[in-house]
Formats: sequence, structure tokens, C-alpha cells
Amino acid sequence: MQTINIKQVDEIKISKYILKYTFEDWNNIIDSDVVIVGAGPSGMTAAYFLAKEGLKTVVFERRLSFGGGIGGGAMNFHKIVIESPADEVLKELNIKLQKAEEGIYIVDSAEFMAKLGASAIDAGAKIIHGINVDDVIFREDPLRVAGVAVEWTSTQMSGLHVDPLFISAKAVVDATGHDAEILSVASRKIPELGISIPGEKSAYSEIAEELVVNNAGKVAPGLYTTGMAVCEIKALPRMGPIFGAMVLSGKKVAEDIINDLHNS
Ligand code: 48H
Ligand code: FE2
Repeated sequence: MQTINIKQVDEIKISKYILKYTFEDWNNIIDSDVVIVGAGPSGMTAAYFLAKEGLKTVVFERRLSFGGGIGGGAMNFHKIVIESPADEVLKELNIKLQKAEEGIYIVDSAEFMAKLGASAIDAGAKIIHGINVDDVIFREDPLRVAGVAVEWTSTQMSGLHVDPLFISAKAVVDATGHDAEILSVASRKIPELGISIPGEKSAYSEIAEELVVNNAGKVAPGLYTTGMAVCEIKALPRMGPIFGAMVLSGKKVAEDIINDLHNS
């Protein structure tokens, strides 16, 4: 039988390398161009387009996996509906589409989240798991959101009070989905920003998709939103397991940020 020789490495070396390369990354992302909170469909699409443009982009995700609501598909069935023109983005990412009828496509949830995540990473975005964003940094003159406060999800779950670290960014994107967590904390703790959160409405899929895409974008200086968080802040209806607006609102917020950063 053939023997396979494996390079030997001890525990200390493993640990040292992990620490060294982790801290190199953290020292780099500590001043980012864009921080995206949430690695769901809208956040990862935004990350793909921002990183492709050359912006230093980091996605913080509280879970140990990416995909957000994609993985659950529709009531745990593994298919998701996508409508045009979102199919163009999925084709660009090499995600297979089954045509149900003109302009309506079916996608496998596992393929959708794996290829979306891989595309964002290949474009240059960092996706960091197990990190909870629970606050923002703000500055006056001019009033703006200037970054986020980060903590381990595990620390937060333990209920211990541990102070966070801070990451600066020219743009912070709330891609946290239905809870709109970053918009909520900014609205509560920085009332001068004038953000109010009326909450999403019940389902009305035909109109919801276009409304989400066209209302994604800047909420306040330095603060942007995409995906289901847009419904929360604009009182828009939900739409169920159709994900075109998640993809297209991620693209839209990326384009708005690219425009704003290029013109600043
Ligand atoms: C770090 C956080 C934090 C935090 C949350 O829910 P998502 O999939 O969000 P979207 O908006 O990209 O997509 C929404 C879609 O999945 C969906 O629910 C749809 C289309 N619903 C329609 C309907 O009618 O119900 O992903 C958000 C991600 C998740 O992975 C969270 O774990 C993560 O954000 N997250 N990460 N810090 N404070 N809050
Ligand atoms: Fe949902």
C-alpha cells in the first residue's frame, strides 16, 4: 500500500501562524472603505460589487456561516425564485438558473449562497464570521456614521459585558435583514440623524420587489441600507422567498456608495 507523507507541524506553530495572519488581516480591515453588516444575499451582493470596484470591503456576520436567509429557502424547501433582471447578476456569478417562465427563474439555495459568497471573496471582500456588530461610531461637523463597534458573537451570547473594538469605514451598510439592527441602534443612540423605523408591512410581492430596490441606498451620511432592512425603515411590504430584490438592492447600494465615495 502506498504511504502518504504529510508535512509535520506542532500545535504551537499552528497557533502562532493563526494569530500572526489573523492580526495582519485585522490591522488591515480596521480602517476599511466599507463595512457591511450581515452576509445574507443583499450584503454579499453589495460586497461583490464594491470589492470588484477596488474598495476595501469587509462583511461582519454573526453566524459561523454565510447566506443569511438563503439557506432556509422557502419553508426549508431548497428552491428560491429569482426574477429578471436579477438573473443577469446570477449569470455573472455562474449560478445555474432554471427558467420557469419568461423572466422567472428557479435557483438552488445551496448553490446560490456558496457561489455568491465565493464571488464576493474572489472579488476581494473579506467575510468574517462569528462577529456581532452592536453599535456604530459617529462624528460631528459634519454629522456622520464613521464606523462600527464589533464583538464576538460568543461573548455577546455569554451575557458578559466586554467592551468592543472599533472599525472605521467611509460607508457602513445595514444588511442585517428583517431586524435592521444597525439602523435601529443608530436611530436610538444618535437621534440627530433623524432615522425612524416604522417596520415592514405584510406580504405584497408584486410591488415589494421594485420598492425595495428603488429605496435601497443612503439613510444618513455614512450609513446605507439594502435587502429586507429597507422594508423595515421605509414601511414596505415583504415578498416571501423571491430574492431578485435582495440581489438588485445589494447592487444598487454598492453603486450608490461607489458614486458617493468617488465624488467626496
Ligand atoms: C452581524 C448580523 C447582525 C449583527 C444580523 O436575513 P438576511 O438574509 O438579510 P437580507 O436582507 O440580505 O435577505 C433577506 C432574505 O433572506 C429574506 O429574509 C427575505 C427575502 N424575506 C422575505 C420575507 O417576506 O420574509 O441576512 C442577514 C444576515 C444574517 O446572516 C444575520 O446573521 C446577520 O445578517 N446579522 N451580523 N451583526 N448585528 N444582525
Ligand atoms: Fe424573510
